[in-house]
Amino acid sequence: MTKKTYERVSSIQRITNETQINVRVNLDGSGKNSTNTGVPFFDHMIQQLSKHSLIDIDIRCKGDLEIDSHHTIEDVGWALGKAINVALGKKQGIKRYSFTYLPMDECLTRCCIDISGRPWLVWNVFLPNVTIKDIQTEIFREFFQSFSQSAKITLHIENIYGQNTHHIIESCFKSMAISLRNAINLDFRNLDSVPSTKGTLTGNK
Ligand SMILES: [Mn+2]
Repeated sequence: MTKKTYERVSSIQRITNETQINVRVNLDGSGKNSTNTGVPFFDHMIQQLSKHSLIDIDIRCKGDLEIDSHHTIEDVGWALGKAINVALGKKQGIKRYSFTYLPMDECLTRCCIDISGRPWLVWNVFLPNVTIKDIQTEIFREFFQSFSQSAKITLHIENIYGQNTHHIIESCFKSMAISLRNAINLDFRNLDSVPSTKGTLTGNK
C-alpha cells in the first residue's frame, strides 16, 4: 500500500446520570470545530485543540452544570480521548511519538506524547489561580487524565515557567494539539506497518 485508503473518523456517545455527550472526530480534518459544553472557557480550549491538531471535533454535551463544571470537563475528556482512540484503529502507519515546546507570552509548556496503547499521565503543572470564572482550575488535570486514559496514550505535560493561569492552561491544550497532530500523522515511508517491534499498539496485548 502506498496510499491511505481508509478514513480515520469516529463517533462516540457516552451517557451517564451526570453527563450526556456526543463526540465526532476526523483525524484527517482541517481543524473545524463545533463544541458546546455550556462552559465557554472550556469550549475555547477545545477549539484550540482542534485548530492546532487539525482534528475536526464536534462535541455536544449536556452536563450537570447546576452542581459545577467538574463532571462535564472530565467526561468530555474521556469521550474525546475514546473517539480519537477508535478513529486511530490499529495505528498503522502513524508516527507515534512527538513533543512540542509551546510558548505563550510569559509562559512555556512542553508536551510529549507516545501513542502507545498504554494510558499514562505525567502532569507537572502548577496553576496559580484556583478559579477561572466559576471553573475550579484543578479540573484541568482531570481532563488530561481522563483523556490520556481513554485515548490510551502516554502523555507528559510540564509547564516550565509561567504566571498567568489562562496562558498556562491554554499552552497545555495547544502543546498537546501540536504533539497530537505530529504523532497521528502518517509516515509515508511506513504506511504498511504499526510502529512497534511488538507489532501492536492497541493496548489489548
Ligand atoms: Mn485564550
